[in-house]
Amino acid sequence: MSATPHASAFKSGVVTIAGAPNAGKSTLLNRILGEKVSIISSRPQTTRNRILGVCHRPGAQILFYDTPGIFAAGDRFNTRIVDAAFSAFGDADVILAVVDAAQPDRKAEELLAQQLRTRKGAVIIALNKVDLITEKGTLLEMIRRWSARCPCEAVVPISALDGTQVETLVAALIAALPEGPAYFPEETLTDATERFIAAELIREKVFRLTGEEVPYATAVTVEAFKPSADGKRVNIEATIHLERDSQKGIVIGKGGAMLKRIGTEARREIEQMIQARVFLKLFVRVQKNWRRDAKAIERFGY
Ligand SMILES: Nc1nc2c(ncn2[C@@H]2O[C@H](COP(=O)(O)OP(=O)(O)OP(=O)(O)O)[C@@H](O)[C@H]2O)c(=O)[nH]1
Ligand SMILES: [Mg+2]
Repeated sequence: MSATPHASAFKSGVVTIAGAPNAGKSTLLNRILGEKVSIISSRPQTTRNRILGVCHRPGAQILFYDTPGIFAAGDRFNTRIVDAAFSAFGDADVILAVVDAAQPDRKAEELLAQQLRTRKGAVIIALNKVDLITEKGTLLEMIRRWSARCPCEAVVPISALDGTQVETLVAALIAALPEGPAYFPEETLTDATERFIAAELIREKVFRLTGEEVPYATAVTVEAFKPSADGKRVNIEATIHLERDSQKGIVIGKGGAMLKRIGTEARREIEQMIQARVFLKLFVRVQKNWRRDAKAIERFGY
């Protein structure tokens, strides 16, 4: 029997997940963690804050930051959101660039590549949504294109949705991390509070169930989050903030049907998260053009 020459040291560090809006960054984080800490929708610009996800693997701990998608922001609100993504670049040991390989967007790719080229640290590129690609040649071409575009440790084709090659990607990330301690105990998944995630889950339902400009004009705050007197459930009060009366009408819906659906779907997921019964009371409020108001932007958590 031969002894292992070097017991491999524990590895840890920060991996910032970056990419264009809708590339599948949040889906990937949730897939790696096996839990939902970041909300997902088919609309671009779903994620608005940087969100920590702690990934535990034998011999390693990865601190992931999910970030808002990077795009050319025009106004005050969106500049603030994109800045939240860029601010997470500086702290990273590794940048994990997620690209939608099924719908390549050359402009978004170039914006991202520019950022990656100025980085000194390690870069790993995940070509996501390969479950949608039937032409193998397309994928090979993309791998070549990205390898040529910026220096990186690896280009890994994955599907965040069905899990294809996700553990291969995690192994590549661990290989690129420095030696270091476990920063969080085994049971910690995120530093986001249940209150914050509850607000996000409500916002996710608005993103998924309403259309046009409504999702983008939506912010959610939680005013109360406390166990009922008999301890049998958690009472939550939250407000959906919108910019115009017409949007309020859409979110409430005919006879209150839309608001009821948003509330029911959000409540189910919050119950799953906190493993308790929830009574969710939703309010809808209009704050005219809040996205142009620095104070409101701040108050809503951005
Ligand atoms: N088919 C397929 N769809 C995916 C995959 N990964 C993500 N999606 C879908 O892509 C859409 C966007 O996913 P998100 O995870 O919200 O994307 P994101 O990059 O976090 O987007 P922003 O937060 O807006 O920047 C959702 O409809 C996901 O279900 C994948 O591997 N395959
Ligand atoms: Mg996201």
